[in-house]
Amino acid sequence: MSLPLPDHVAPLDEETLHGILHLPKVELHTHFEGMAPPGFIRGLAKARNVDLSGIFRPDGSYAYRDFVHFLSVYEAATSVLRTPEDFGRLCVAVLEESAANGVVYSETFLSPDFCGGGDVGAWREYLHAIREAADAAERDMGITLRGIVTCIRHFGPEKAKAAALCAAETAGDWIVGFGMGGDENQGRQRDFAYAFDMAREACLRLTTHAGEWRGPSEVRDAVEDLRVERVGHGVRAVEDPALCDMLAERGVTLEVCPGSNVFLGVYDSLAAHPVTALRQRGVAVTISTDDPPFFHTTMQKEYKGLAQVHHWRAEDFRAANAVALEAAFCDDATRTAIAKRLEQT
Ligand code: MCF
Ligand code: ZN
Repeated sequence: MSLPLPDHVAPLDEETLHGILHLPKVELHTHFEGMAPPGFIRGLAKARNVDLSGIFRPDGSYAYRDFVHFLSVYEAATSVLRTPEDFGRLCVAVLEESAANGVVYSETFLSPDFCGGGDVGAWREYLHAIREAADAAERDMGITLRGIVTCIRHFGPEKAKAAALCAAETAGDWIVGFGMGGDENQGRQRDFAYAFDMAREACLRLTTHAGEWRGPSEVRDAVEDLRVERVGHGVRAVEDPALCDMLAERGVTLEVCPGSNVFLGVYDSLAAHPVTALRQRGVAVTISTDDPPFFHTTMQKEYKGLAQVHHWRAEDFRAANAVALEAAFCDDATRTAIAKRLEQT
């Protein structure tokens, strides 16, 4: 059964949908290994003689039962990415897919834990390979990528400090931010304040996953204890109107990933997702895919869902892209160049 259309919304015709799907897009929240096509990981597993059959369904897609199992399947898939060259090749594959979806600017989470085990020298080698691939993709495909070094919450604060050191040592025009992903049910945001302070002192911009599994207080902690300017997910802020006002006043931007939240079971359906309610409360909202093959999504599928189920129209998507570009961690010359790309349609 489809929802009744609000009075002021014109029905979605093919031409309007086509225009929406082909808008140039800014995406702020992706995890690098989480974008790996399952076939890419299967190929590496075969070459390295690693049995990863348990993490795939018969149809070839990633198999996991729930959020915690998703995290371990993610880590198992990542275990076959071993050399800087593997990461360089992965970079080409993921940017091809993003560019095919109309993404012109993308930020991705990179974890030194998976790229050299937190050692700064090794991390530099992985980063070099990823950057070379990204620079070539920018020339060939017209997509710009920037990296956010990310610590992993369930790996604990000590590993986070090593990740922050890698981030600080490589901060610049390409590594532009520091963040945290992982199991929100482990520990508190403030346990990671030392790592975030280190990153801030290195002039990195900050984001953290919060308010995905735990409620609004986690989002408040993220803003107050880690002083982040963006929040990954953050959707459960909708349960606290005063918090929404605070986010709106301070200009904290949410990296909302509707397909991820529905697929992992944070919400029962896209119709029940609060992305539109958050926008209506004045919170700065952007749209991303998170780990697209894991959630059977793409940027075009996210846009199609929001157009069909939340009745977003081209101006809503344009507004979300403008918000995303404003909140992007890149330098202003890059921002201006991307703004021109967004104006082209
Ligand atoms: O956003 C999703 C779900 N919520 C939390 N964390 C993650 C998500 N996708 C990946 N992650 C984590 C996960 O722990 O980020 C890490 C993974 O190991 C990679 S960061 C390059
Ligand atoms: Zn995420």
